[in-house]
Amino acid sequence: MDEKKHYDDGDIQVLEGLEAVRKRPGMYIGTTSEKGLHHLVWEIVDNAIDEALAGYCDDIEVIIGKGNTITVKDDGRGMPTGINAKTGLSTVETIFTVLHAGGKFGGGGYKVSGGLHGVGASVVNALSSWLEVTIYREGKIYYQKFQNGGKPADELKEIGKCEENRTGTTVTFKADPEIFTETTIYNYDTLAKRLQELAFLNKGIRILLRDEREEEKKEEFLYNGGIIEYVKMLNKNKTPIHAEVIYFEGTEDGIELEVAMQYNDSYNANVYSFTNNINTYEGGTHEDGVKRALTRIINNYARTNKILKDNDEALTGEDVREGLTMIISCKHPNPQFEGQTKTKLGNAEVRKIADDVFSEGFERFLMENPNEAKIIIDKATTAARARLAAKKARELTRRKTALDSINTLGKLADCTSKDASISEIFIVEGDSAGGSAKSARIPKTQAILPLRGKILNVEKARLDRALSNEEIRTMITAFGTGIGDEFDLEKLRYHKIVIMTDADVDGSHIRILLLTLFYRFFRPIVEQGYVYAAQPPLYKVVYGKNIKYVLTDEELAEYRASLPPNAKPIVNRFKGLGEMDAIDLRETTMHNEHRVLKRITVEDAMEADKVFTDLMGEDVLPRKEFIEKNAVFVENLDI
Ligand code: 0RA
Repeated sequence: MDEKKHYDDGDIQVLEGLEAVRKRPGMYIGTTSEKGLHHLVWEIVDNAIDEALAGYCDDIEVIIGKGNTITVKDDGRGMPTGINAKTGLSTVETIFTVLHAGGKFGGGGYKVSGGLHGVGASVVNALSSWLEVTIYREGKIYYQKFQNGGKPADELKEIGKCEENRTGTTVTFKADPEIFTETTIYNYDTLAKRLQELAFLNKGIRILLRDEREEEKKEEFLYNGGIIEYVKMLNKNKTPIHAEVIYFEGTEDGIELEVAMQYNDSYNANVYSFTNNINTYEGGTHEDGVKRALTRIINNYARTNKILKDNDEALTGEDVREGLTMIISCKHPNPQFEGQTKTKLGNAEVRKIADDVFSEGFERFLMENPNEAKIIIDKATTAARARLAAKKARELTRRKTALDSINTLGKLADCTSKDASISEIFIVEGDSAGGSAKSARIPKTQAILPLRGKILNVEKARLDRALSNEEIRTMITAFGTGIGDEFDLEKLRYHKIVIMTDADVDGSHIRILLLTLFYRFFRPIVEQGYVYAAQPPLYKVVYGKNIKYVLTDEELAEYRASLPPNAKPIVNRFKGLGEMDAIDLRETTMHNEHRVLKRITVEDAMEADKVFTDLMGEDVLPRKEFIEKNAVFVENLDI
């Protein structure tokens, strides 16, 4: 066929459609940042996953090519190569050039994947410098290329023969740098993480990721156990309290539900839900149904077996989820996504289906596994007792007189200002440093709280035990915010909370314990940027009339080099804050004209949580590795 064929009226409409995508890419893929760039990959991978879920493909390869091209290869049936009656174009060309054409050519079966936007292959084509598709079907190889934002270079053509039984589709594209102006470089870890997740969520599909850019890198993801293996991985650095991952599945009215769960000995719940492979961060009816059933069934079991007495209060949802790692995966032919970020499943019918599937399975599990049942019920009842104890302890820290009492006991040297925006509290390690700090401070705006005993490692403790630690109670009282459900940022009495510890290993250990505490129990304080680390100097250098304080050995060497060759400055190394006199401390670390405070920020709460878990959790190895890299960590936190 000649070129003209591609420019009749229908084609002009097609080209206008793709042009609209290029004009407003954000409308189709959300953003043209790095996130949007990766979105292109998900669109193409989702098509292959759909083919796998339809039962025709079990092998998918994703290749990052040398020039940051992406190739997605599958061994499915191969895209249909005939002519589409509606468009008069080949089905392949239709899929890649007509907006929203993808689903209509699906040939039956529902699509369970599809990105959040689910915009299809034509959008990827429109936003690519070029895109090639190769199809293997019925012993033939077909090929078509598009360029300059989705324009067909030629029509779909047979370009050769292949083995009769070879089938599949291969798509390669290069994101257009004129659209993705921030970056066109793919992040291996981003791709690996999502492809692994897809492999967990779709058992039996092999997904290979290969990076051909510099050093060859590749990973294969294949999980015949699906979300059971996902739960195992999530619990890998934890201590499960029962051996097997518990798993249920069921299908009602074409809606499929799978749940995998295992309790560990920690106090946190990790419940993740998905619908059609999309992480429903905001939860929804599938998650509600399962959670509701879990709470009800554990309560029923505990009452029936007299573990809960008649006048005991019911176990709450939080009680029964303590230490629970759970994946809920729903596959729905027509999901309705709601919520702020469209990551909440809204379909009302799913609540009952999820409840049914889970409760039938879980009830039977408890009956058939009395040992596991006992372990799980014990965990929940212990959590309930801790909750009640914590409530009492919280009441103690909330009493009006509590603040007066820590003041008079001499624990806290409070500032006189009542204006939080100018008030600062220095948390200081040890009494002797506390003494220097008290003399060095500006009493109007600076409060000093010396820590005496050991600070509890809160990663290993529930709220009730944290609250039984006197140092922690004192801090909570001083901050004024309360804790847990009663936390109120408005009541914070200082807008700068400054951790002032020695510049040695012990000092950084205490700093990390404090950060963990703040992160777990006072997260908004960290998020709002109210937490700082002081930076005490390591040396005082006296040279004639000049006094200079330096923070590091490098800085000292630099300073020495700047002096005349025969100069002999007096160098005094501070062994700790306790050794500094009040003037040194004021001049270098506390007075706001000279000090350098580093602000602690938490960029990505979930990432940080993992960092703290690896550092502070039960496992010794990650903690060791972490403490070795400790200096780096503090840098990364952007203190
Ligand atoms: C619809 C029908 C058929 C295959 C596909 C879609 C298909 C699409 C994609 C996209 C990426 N890989 C794919 N593999 C298959 C085939 C219908 C038939 O053979 O009768």
